[in-house]
Amino acid sequence: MSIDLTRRRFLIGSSVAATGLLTGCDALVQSTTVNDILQRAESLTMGAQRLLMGHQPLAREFSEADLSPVFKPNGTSEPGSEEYAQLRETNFADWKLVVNGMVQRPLELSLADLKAMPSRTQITRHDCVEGWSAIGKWTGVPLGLILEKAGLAPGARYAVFYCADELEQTLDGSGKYYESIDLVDAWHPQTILAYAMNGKELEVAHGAPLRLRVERQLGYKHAKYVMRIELTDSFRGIWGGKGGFWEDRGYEWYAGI
Ligand SMILES: Nc1nc2c(c(=O)[nH]1)N[C@H]1C(S)=C(S)[C@@H](COP(=O)(O)O)O[C@H]1N2
Ligand SMILES: [Mo]
Repeated sequence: MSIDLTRRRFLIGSSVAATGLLTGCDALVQSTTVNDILQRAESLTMGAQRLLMGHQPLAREFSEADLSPVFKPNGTSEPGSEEYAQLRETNFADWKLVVNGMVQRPLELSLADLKAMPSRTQITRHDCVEGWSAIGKWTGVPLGLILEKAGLAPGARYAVFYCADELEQTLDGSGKYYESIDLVDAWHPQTILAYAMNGKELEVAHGAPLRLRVERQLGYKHAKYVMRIELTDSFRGIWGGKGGFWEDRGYEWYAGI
């Protein structure tokens, strides 16, 4: 999307820059109407993809032999807050996952609570929008089981994941990492909250103590350092209003692969 717009500007810029059309076009690009159309196009893509997929097929799973020797950590590799440092010191014994918002029973789950729940292990390929991929083995609790425990309130439509890290330093805190998915992805069998990777405790660089795996979506949807999950009917009021840290900075909310 942004590449196309840049290209358009370049083409217009090279042919008719002197006519003043460039300014007109820039204004058009920024107008809400155009943004609305782009957003509608995006949701059409999502609707079409979901219609075609129908019965929730699984992302491809691989074997142990396919595991990448190196799985590159990306984005934050260690949250900088004092709170996180303290939690890390005791190996997350005092950490609790908060589940609240539009639920019947708000939850606070320790790592031990999560590990006592049924788990799923899956070997999948992680695709980052920057162009690299890696195959890793993830073990964790299916998000659907946690949602069942909490009980959704009528009208809940999205799960929002609040993370411990601030990827961009800002005065208002809007640089905190967060993500959101709809309930279709939330209930998908391969959507898990992982506490282990490649058969070992999840490392800090990969999101300890808990990170989301949402296997049919691009890497930036896989929130690391998850502290709280909020069920909501809209993410419009959260930070930039686009449903995630990178979405607020121009990436698509639906990042299906
Ligand atoms: N909290 C948090 N989650 C995050 C990020 C981040 O910077 N902070 N980066 C995202 C991006 S762009 C990718 S590709 C993956 C990288 O996961 P990895 O570090 O385990 O490779 O985490 C995603 N989740
Ligand atoms: Mo990424």
